[in-house]
Amino acid sequence: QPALQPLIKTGTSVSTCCWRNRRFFVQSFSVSYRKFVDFALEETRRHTHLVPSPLQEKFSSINSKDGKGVLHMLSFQAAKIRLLRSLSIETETMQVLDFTVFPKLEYDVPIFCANFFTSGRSNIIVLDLNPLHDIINRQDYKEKYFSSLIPLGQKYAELLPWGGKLTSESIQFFSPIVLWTKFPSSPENYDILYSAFQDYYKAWLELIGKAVEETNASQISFNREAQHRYLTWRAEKDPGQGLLKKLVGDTLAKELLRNFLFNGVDELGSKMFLDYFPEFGCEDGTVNKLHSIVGKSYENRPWDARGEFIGS
Ligand code: BLA
Repeated sequence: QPALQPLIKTGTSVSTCCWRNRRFFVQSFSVSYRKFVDFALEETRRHTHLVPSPLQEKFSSINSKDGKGVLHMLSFQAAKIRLLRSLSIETETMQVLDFTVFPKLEYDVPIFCANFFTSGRSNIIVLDLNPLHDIINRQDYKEKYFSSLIPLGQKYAELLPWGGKLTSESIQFFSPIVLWTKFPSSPENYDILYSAFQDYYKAWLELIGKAVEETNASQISFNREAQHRYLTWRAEKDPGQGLLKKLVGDTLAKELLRNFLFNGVDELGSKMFLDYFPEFGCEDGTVNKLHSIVGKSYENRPWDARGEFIGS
């Protein structure tokens, strides 16, 4: 078994199985996203003083209903950070990281967003600095935060190619440097993902570090509504919902979504989902359960190498 040692060191487990009386080595690449969270917390603490969020007491860890998995939650706040929160899920067959950082409303800095879903050999990845304001029509906002980051995005867009069609509505929440990708599990791919996560997080910390506090009340309320709209979308339509419900049941999943993951959805504004997204309205006034009204699109990356939007 000469290859065992190095494989184990890179976080890979190797087991054997029998098939028609022959023994095979089966590699199952099980990733743990713990080091991603450790990195982010350590790096944040180099810039600011993190204080545990009041949410931490209520949300720390939950066992899945079948007792085979565990959900870990962490939450903090800081001088410029309304909420830094992390949900990681580890079961026998699946690893999930949902790590998001929301700036305080005095800052129009993008929302840091890492969503990694790993199930066996496949991975669904979104890593982005989600723009708070309209990136497609507001050139000034795009220039303020993204012009300097286009080369970074370009580097990783080559290493982690576009994942194909996605829910069309999601594009409005993504930036020109979004990494939307799917890849087969391998130590090499996780190394690239870890390095993208580190670089994107360092870039975000620099943006928030340099950000100047807004004092104009109408600008702050503009930021508040933009954050509320974002939270409203994700609390209602996040693709992870179905799985979350399966793992912990409907009631707890809803509680996690509204009070932990997308905390602020019930506090930062009084508008409802249909006020922001009226196209989802059904005749009887309820919200259409579909993930998307438009359907899936954007087969290819809808931004060019200079970060110009080329989708429709
Ligand atoms: C799939 N997650 C996806 C997809 C996207 C995202 C784009 C592909 C399917 C689609 O096009 O909708 C992520 N979408 C986002 C993000 C935003 C958005 C980050 O609009 C931000 C605005 N994902 C999680 C958690 C779980 C999870 C916590 O964050 C599970 C508990 C799972 N994501 C998950 C699963 C899929 C998925 C299972 C595949 C299912 C599907 O394609 O609908």
